[in-house]
Amino acid sequence: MKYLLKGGTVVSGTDVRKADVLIEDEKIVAVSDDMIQDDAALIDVTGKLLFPGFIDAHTHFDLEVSGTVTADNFDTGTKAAIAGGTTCIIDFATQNKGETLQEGLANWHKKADGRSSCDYGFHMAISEWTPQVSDEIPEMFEAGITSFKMYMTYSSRVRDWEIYQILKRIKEYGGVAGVHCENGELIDELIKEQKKAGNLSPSAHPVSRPSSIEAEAVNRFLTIAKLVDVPVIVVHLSSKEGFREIEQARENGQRVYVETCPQYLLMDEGRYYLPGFESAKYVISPPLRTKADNECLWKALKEEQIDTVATDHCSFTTGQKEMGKDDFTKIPNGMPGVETRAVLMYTFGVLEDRISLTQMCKLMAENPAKLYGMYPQKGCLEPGSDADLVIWDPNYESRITAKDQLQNMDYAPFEGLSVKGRAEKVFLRGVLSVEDGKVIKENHGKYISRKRGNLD
Ligand code: DUC
Ligand code: ZN
Ligand code: ZN
Repeated sequence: MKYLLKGGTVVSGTDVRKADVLIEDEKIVAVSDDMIQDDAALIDVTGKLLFPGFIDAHTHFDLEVSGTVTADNFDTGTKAAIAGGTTCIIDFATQNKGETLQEGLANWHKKADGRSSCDYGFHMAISEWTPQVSDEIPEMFEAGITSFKMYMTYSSRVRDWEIYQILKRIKEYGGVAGVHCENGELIDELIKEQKKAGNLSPSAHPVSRPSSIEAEAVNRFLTIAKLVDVPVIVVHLSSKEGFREIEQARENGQRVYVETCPQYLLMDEGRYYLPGFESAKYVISPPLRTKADNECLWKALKEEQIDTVATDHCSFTTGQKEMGKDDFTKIPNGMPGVETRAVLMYTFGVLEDRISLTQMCKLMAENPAKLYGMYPQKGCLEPGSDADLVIWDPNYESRITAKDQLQNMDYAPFEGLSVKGRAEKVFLRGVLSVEDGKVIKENHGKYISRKRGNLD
């Protein structure tokens, strides 16, 4: 099938220009002025912005957490993703304790294959480091997994020596690691204190995980990375204090990549003091911070000190959140976000002049594609690239509400918020998958075997 998208404005990581786009089968074949192509279906995109399909490099679909499973699986999660303009996600295939990496990977393929409506890749989350696991690393690269994840908190956390050994091993193959930076041992102590004082409500959650807990872990992680002499990624950065550690490491010549998420830009700790059990919706880790932290992260985005914006989509219904009604530590941590990332970044980033259109494109398409080894197959609108493309209506106005979303959720964290812009049409490898904001093609997503990344 051939399409000619005529009259639109093409956004890349470097410029915004009027151009027509010709798609044939799975690929973009030309981007240029005033094209005529009689055998192509013509789509008039006058007044629309054309973005490369957005990439969300941080989702958790079909993940077991605190004795329950995330509300979104690959079916609902990827439909929500593509409806919001995201044509590729990278989820975390997870090695549970006692499992091999291959078992973890096979498990994630079982969850995702054949039921994904956008393309998908996997990072490998390592929770136990043994000589056998070390031997499996080359097999991961052969399977298209070039990025790895570690947690410094939760029961799956790895110790400093493990991070050191894992980074050394990954470095041999040119891979990259992203780490959830929070000091798990100190969190356990602060939780004990909250419980002892009888503070069992969600308001105790941020108190048990202050910014210093993130900053210390960022510092320790970057100290380890410096010893190994390897670039690394700090995922879902939430705080000014954590950012200062990154600045310091960079001043000392270290290469550090940083990801943040819309919730850390647009929400603050006030959400932990809502009536009833409402605050449970916002129990995420790291927790929401202050307005000053929000502003620090926006400034860092504008100055291109933060490289990617992902979501950490990890959804639980209000019913699931009730598990922690009498004890905040039993509230499954996480919130949805995969469906609303682009509209939030457009409305509160671009339209409020906090970031430019080209920066939005970099943060949500070009940079994740480069960092995670998918560029130029994805992340840009260039001849030869996958025809993953978002036709963005910049004037569409709506209000975020749970009842309109495809995420398998009974609430929306940004309920009632007025937003502007919409993914009107979305192509996934040349197939029109979203029309008038509705998913019209399901299960067309395929596994993306990734190469080694490079964002320099
Ligand atoms: N944080 C969350 O809030 N949920 C899942 C994983 C994570 O790191
Ligand atoms: Zn995390
Ligand atoms: Zn996460």
